[in-house]
Amino acid sequence: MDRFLTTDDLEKALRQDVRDGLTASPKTLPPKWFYDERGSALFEEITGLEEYYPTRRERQILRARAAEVAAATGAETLLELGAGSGEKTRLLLDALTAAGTLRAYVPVDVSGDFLAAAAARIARDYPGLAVRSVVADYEQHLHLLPSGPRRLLVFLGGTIGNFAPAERLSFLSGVRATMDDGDALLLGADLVKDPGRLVRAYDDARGVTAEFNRNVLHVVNRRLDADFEPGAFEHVALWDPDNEWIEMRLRSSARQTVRVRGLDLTVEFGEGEEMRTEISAKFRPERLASELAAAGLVLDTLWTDESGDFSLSLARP
Ligand code: AVJ
Repeated sequence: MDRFLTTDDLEKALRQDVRDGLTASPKTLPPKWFYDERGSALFEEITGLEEYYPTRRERQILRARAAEVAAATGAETLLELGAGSGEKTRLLLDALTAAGTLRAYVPVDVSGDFLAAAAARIARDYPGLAVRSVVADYEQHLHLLPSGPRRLLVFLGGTIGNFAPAERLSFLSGVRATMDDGDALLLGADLVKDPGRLVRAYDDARGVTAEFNRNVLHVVNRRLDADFEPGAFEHVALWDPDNEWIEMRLRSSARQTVRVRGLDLTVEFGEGEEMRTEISAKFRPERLASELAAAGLVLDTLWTDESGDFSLSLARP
């Protein structure tokens, strides 16, 4: 395992993000801190919810198109940014193995524990495949990732939607900068659709997404010795039609004071005050093409599922 990011770096980043976010107006906390063990389990649960279509749709596209991706790329290395739980990855690994080109799998994630377990399962099930996991932040360490001919970089799940437009451009440009001729990028992105369906996907009837959203407060409590009362914050999910993104917020149900001892910071929340915890941008195919082009990437093929809910784009330098 290669480590470009230490737990110390992560701790520093968390402190910086929480200090910046809680002293900003309006307040924010970035979505990257949702995913401790409980947050990851809650997200897994979200992916199985009736209302949350993206995971299922992306899997459908991969099932239908993995062989085409394999044929179009002839990839020798599969490099997965933000390595997921592995099931969707396996569809690609199976297709690339069947095509006979694949030699190495490189899962990249900020969490080493998570990576080690996922990599061990893949290594066991794909004998002959070199599995080399990398602990890295894909906003900082792209240039350090293993090189080699015919790499397929994949960024699935629609996580690109968590970036604001300017961050998206710098992320995609960073990806482009690490790519050589013969490399390709496979990008999963959720598509603009009926706002009612979008909001339900982020505000499910059982309240799993609400718990997931509030989990960031548990994370800050534990890691920075804060005293947020997660129950005193309501989950809000709304569609922003101008930016075409879903925004998740936590709304303080009363006036309250929160102490973040680890940062020696005291924060006041007004009754009804809302703090943004996530944006999840939704795309139109033309905008994906133009954003890829702005980053120096050429859209080769954009596939959607049968209902046109979600997209997978194959792009090249
Ligand atoms: C993991 C970032 C793709 O934006 O849909 C799910 C996270 N947030 N429900 C998304 C999420 C609320 C998810 N991504």
